[in-house]
Amino acid sequence: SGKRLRVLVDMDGVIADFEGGFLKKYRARYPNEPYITLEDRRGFWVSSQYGNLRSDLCEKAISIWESKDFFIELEPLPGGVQAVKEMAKMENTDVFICTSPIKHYIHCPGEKYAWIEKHLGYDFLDQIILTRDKTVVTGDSSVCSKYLTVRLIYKQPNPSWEHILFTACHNKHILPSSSHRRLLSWADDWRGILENKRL
Ligand code: T3P
Repeated sequence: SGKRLRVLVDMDGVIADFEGGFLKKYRARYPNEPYITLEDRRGFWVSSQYGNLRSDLCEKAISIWESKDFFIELEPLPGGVQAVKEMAKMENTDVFICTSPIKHYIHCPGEKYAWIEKHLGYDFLDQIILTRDKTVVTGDSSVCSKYLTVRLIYKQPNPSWEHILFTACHNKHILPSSSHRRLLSWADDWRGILENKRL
């Protein structure tokens, strides 16, 4: 019963801990430089907030995620891998990992594939969508940690799918809005959201 669902799940900030991995490696590499705790993170772009703190820190922040092994060594966010595996086993449900590679492409795209293989298994490599513009990809719902941006630039006047904001350190202070539901964590009711979309 109900329709077939296509769910797009973001990688960084949703199933892979970009923020935690960044802070750990930044502090290890630049132990004498100031840093921003996860509690004090605001705005999606890490480099912007570091640049505002002191202009040269923007470049130092970027050097962290441009380094080899940054993306493959990101820890899974609690419950994310399990939730995606369960979601993929649900009837009439297609799950895709929709993620943007950084333009410094030497390590990132391959490491994103390796991360998916390591945590979700070889067969999940069929489910990866790498794109710098997620608006060209459509699903019935999308779980993303980047506030609104993706949804707002849709070319269709009435997109048939819903963007669900996954709570991250940098977006948890943004007031909830009736038009954008949140998933507080993977312990939250993602099943309910999916079942509701299927009706
Ligand atoms: P994803 O599309 O899975 O969310 O920008 C390339 C990827 O790195 C993209 O992954 C988002 C993530 N990213 C952040 O989460 N914060 C940042 O500050 C930067 C530069 C990238």
